[in-house]
Amino acid sequence: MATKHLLASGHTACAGCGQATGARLVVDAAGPNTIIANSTGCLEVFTNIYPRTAWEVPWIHSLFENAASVASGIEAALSYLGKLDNTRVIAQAGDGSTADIGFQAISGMLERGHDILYVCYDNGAYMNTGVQRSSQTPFDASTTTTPAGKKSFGKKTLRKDLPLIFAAHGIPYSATASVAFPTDVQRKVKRALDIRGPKYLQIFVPCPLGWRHDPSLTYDVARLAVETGLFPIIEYRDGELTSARKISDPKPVEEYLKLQGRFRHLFASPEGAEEIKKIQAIADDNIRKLGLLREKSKKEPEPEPEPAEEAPELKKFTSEELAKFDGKDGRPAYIAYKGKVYDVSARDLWDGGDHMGLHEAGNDMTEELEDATHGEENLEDLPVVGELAG
Ligand SMILES: Cc1ncc(C[n+]2csc(CCOP(=O)(O)OP(=O)(O)O)c2C)c(N)n1
Ligand code: SF4
Repeated sequence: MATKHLLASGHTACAGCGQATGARLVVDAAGPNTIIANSTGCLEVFTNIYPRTAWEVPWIHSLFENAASVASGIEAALSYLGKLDNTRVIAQAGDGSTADIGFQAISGMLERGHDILYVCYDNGAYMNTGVQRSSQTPFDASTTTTPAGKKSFGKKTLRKDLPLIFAAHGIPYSATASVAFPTDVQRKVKRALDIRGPKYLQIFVPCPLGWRHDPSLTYDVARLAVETGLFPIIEYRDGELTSARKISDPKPVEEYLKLQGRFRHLFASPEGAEEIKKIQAIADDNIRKLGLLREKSKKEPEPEPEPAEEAPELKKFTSEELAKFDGKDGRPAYIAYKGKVYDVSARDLWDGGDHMGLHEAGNDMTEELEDATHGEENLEDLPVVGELAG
């Protein structure tokens, strides 16, 4: 039977909308005992075409500027009624609402210490009203209010560092995530909701309409934003940076920019090429100041395999034996999937024994891969070195 999602299908988001995927990941991870206050914006509009709604949890409309205030009232009422232990409150909005119009309401909510998770779906502009720039629009992106032309390369200013600004309120949890890494999004939602007090999560959600990219490339665009260093995946706990997704081999920013029409003008002139260098400098600066670069591990050569007998039987690994092949300190990296043990040591993506800071070698990954958007096909050409016992 298909899984029942708490954001049902049948809504009216554009094809490839990253926000639709992000919101479904969030509410599914939060579970049915959740109340959501939603600022107006694309998410509100495409999930509620009167008289229908796609939400399978209690959900309330709020103005563009006050989802955090509405959520604060809900949380205060639940607290008064003694129901806060069983119910989670989420306030959610786009980046225009979060970074600009609703900014002071969020700051107040955080300062008052409400037990609320605030989720910002960051598509880098006011998409619902026709792609106007927000303070989260990236440098040099062309929008309807920062159009690129003879005298301009698009938006002239940098993005506000919202996760840091909100972390500076002294809240217990402030983090970023991306729809390119759905398991990480859901893990962070659950982690945040397990913490009492105010939490902030900013999710990177490409918008094919506003960014002018092929709707089938949403996942690739989101992934490249992380792999270039332009959108760091980080966590602050109690104001301290506690984790950052490492990048083994940062991609040049051109790979990310060239997929999107909002940056097309940068590829049309020598002056545009100079602008791309400035965007590369933004990515490099993120990588440096947040320590995103994964240090190359010095791998020792693998021990020579035993000469093969005629028809070698696959070695049986117990979980304890598998755990020794963790890819660290020059040891080979093995993972188990559906009973087979694969050697992933030769894959750059498993450098140092973990994959993108998400999956650790030496483990059975069957469950983790089941809910990933990709995975099984990546194992096809890997050497099978044994079977998982039991
Ligand atoms: C005070 C106020 N100003 C403007 C609007 C019109 N308005 C509604 S949604 C929206 C843009 C929403 O942008 P964002 O929060 O980034 O969400 P997105 O649509 O991009 O997901 C605007 C300008 C409004 N509803 N209220
Ligand atoms: S305009 Fe962008 S954010 Fe809005 S529904 Fe379409 S793809 Fe999603």
